[in-house]
Amino acid sequence: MPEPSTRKPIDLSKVKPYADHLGDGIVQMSFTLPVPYGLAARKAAQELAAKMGFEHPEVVHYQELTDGYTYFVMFGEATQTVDYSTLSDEGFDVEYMGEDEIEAFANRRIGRPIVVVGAATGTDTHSVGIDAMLNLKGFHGHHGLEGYKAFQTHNLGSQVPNSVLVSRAIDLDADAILVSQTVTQQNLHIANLTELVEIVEAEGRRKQLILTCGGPRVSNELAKELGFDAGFSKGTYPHHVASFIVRELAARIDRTDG
Ligand code: B12
Repeated sequence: MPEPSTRKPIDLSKVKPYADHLGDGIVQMSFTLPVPYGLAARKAAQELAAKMGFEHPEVVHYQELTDGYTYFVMFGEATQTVDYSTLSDEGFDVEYMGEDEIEAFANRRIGRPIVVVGAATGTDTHSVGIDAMLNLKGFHGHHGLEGYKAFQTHNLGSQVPNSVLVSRAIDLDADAILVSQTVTQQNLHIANLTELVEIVEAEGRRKQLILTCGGPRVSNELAKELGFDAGFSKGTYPHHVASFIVRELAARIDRTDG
């Protein structure tokens, strides 16, 4: 890594991948082809990478995965660039607050426990994400909503049918639902998240319930597209979703009062 003073200035209007030196465009990629291991397989991978637009594609490793399938690790030079200077951070207009600020805000603006119900729904067994948000132990030293005075939390666990999550939320007169989705194979998460919104709507509860979802391949954009109020991805801490929920609930209360 060069000293800061000797670093070349970066043209943020034409950003491309960096490996050995700035602007070399080098990308490492891996994939599997459903072809038997051998030289023809290697040629196929190289040709495919060239068709994907990579210059000087190079197979650095390949091996038989199982009969009739070959796994590749390749390098190639990306020729495209992006104009980073026109992009803004994905996220919310919501300003994140720390735990104490959230408690004070909720106390002042809501004045009662905020009831939240969460689960990893459908067939998804990954519970670590929802536990990180809701359980006291939280994530990376930030405890979950269970540790806040402002929240009354109900974590239903994993592999919970959407219908069960929604009916529990209705029984508890919940303010917010938190759903976690990790498995994205065959877009399972899209179908599952869509089903949840449909059930909430069919129950006539969409206006009362704040709907949030999260997972490694969930983005705020995707969540909104599917009918949620917000979506959270990798790197989320409990105070992020807590900030969103308290602010959104306060805004809804203001709208009803006004
Ligand atoms: C641990 C693990 C398991 C454990 C889960 C244990 C448990 N109790 O959760 C076990 C062994 C059971 C498991 C099983 C399977 N797994 Co698994 N698993 C993992 C692993 C190693 C870690 C996941 C994890 O815990 N991450 C840590 C948490 C904290 O991160 P997170 O979930 O992203 O959560 C953060 C954010 O996304 C966000 N967030 C998440 N949810 C929510 C919700 C809300 C409301 C909010 C606000 C935020 C939020 O906040 C969190 C903190 O920042 C990953 C690989 C990896 N290294 O990521 C594979 C992985 C997720 N598993 C995978 C697969 C395929 C499976 C199986 C299908 C395998 C199989 N064929 O049986 C099964 C699942 C079966 C099923 N029916 O679901 C794939 C998923 C591929 C895909 N994209 O679909 C992965 C990526 C592995 C891989 N590379 O193939 N798995």
